[in-house]
Amino acid sequence: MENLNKITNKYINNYIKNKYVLEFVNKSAELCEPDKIYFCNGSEEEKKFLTGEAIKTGELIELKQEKFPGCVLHRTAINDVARTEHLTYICTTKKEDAGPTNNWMAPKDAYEELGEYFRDSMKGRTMYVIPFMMGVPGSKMNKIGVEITDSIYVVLNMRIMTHIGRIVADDIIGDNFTKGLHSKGDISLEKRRICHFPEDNTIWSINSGYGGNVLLGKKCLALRIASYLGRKEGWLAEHMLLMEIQTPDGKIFYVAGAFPSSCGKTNLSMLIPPESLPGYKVRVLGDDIAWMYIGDDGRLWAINPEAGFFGVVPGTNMKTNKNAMLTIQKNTIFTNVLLKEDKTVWWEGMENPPDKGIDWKGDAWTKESKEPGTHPNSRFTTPTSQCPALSSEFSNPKGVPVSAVLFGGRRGNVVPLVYESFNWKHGVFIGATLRSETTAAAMGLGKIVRNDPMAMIPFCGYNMGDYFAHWLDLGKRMKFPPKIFFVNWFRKNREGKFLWPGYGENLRVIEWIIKQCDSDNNNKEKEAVETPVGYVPEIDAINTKGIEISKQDIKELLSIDKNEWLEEADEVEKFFSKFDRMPKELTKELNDLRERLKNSK
Ligand code: OXD
Ligand code: MN
Repeated sequence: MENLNKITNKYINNYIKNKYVLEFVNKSAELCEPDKIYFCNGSEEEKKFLTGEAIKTGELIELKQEKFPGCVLHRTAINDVARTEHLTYICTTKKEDAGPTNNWMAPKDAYEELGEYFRDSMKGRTMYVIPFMMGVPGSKMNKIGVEITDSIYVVLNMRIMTHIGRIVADDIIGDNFTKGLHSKGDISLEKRRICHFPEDNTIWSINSGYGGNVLLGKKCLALRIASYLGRKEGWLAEHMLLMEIQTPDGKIFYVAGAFPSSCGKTNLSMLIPPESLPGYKVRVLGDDIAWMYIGDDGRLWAINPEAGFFGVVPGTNMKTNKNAMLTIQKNTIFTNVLLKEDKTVWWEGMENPPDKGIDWKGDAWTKESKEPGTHPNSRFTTPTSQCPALSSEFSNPKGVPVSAVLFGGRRGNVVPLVYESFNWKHGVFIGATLRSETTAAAMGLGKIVRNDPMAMIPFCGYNMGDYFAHWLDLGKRMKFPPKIFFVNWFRKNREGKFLWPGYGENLRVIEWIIKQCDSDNNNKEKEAVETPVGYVPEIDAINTKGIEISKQDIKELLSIDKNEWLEEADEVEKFFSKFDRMPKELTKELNDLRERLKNSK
């Protein structure tokens, strides 16, 4: 353990006594050769100290503190602005355990290749050790990790996104923690790798500084590793928002929703009810990840394992997401936005564009510039606790019971505004057949419609055929499963204009959804029409009071075109054919859908 003499904090032995953690740190230091090792304790003084260090080196830029207290700006390298899915691997002993939708490397090969990239990568740098916990303090769902990194940006983001430091370190039992190793390395794209070793509870990430690749608690642990553990342990780790809706008569419903990256999960979870829907209250529990388990009462319960929001910035303003705007006024890290002359920030879609500033690449920008000042995948990292619309249940270790699960995609055509599955099995099918237009959250995908089952294609840590079987199995074990719906806010008319106003008005669709879940509602059947794809709202069942939308547009939004859907079924079949382990129930669902379509008018 001779590398441990590089540890700079004196009080270290008081709080890290775990020999497995020390071994992990020692081995990582042997490989990466940092000058110093620093154990994070999560304190305010530490935050001040590290922020100061990063400001000195230019890694962070301090914003105008009178206006944005505790806020800083960070610019990533220009080749490092989003998750790199083609460089992300699941490293299981058997290739088929990673499945056809994941990149795979044999663990031995991955350790060898990445070991070379990590070698001496921290020379001249400090290695930071971050003990962190994903979950809600006191919850039986919680998972502990230790991330080792050479980036202060990572430490400061992790202290917002997770619970870090001493309090967590004291909870580590034996070697029961995820070992995460990250180095910025030289940020080279060719040698960038994000590798997951679910069998070893280990994550290695090298040559990136972008949040989704390097905040190892988030996508890597809370989704990829957690989904693998969830299958073993009988629960689900999902790419889902979690929201609370209080109806005018005081009933509370919890809704979980899976949407691909950059499809508006943050906006939906913080939605502000329109004035023309009086009496509703919407509160947020999470905007990106939900861990769900079957409670003793036979219902599905969910927690948000994150402590912060890592949200997409462009398009956020006081109209589209006032709650987010209020949340990010303090203690926020902005990444890749425009810096104004007064040391405040601006982004495309925000009110009051400045005449000039410094763009996300660090170059001079004026409002005449052709290039946007902000990267389309620029982000804010901000504490969930600062959100004015936070649900009081956010910190309930038990979580909340889920009444409805939504799947949603970005589809200009084919898919109606909303439809409900016939039952859990059919619901799993509509989740498994989610297809969506790609966005800027992942690099190098172009603009295509891709299959993104349960919005988990980039995040499922094992064979997705097994994942579908796991979903089906959970349904069998649940006495009172939530209802499953599909929503699409993005349908366009022939002129290419969005048919649905979106944002706060989406509550009108949620209202229909929760009415379909409400056991006291005797009108359910009258408010829904059976179609070959599922139940859609009856034409008058979506409340449009207060918005200008014609009956014709509503009709179009809810319409199902038989031929388009038969083509959709062909696409699904192509996708399903990739899987050796596709559960028979889902191929049967596909056949049944085709039959229903063929028999329809
Ligand atoms: C995210 C993503 O950052 O999905 O949440 O990319
Ligand atoms: Mn996400």
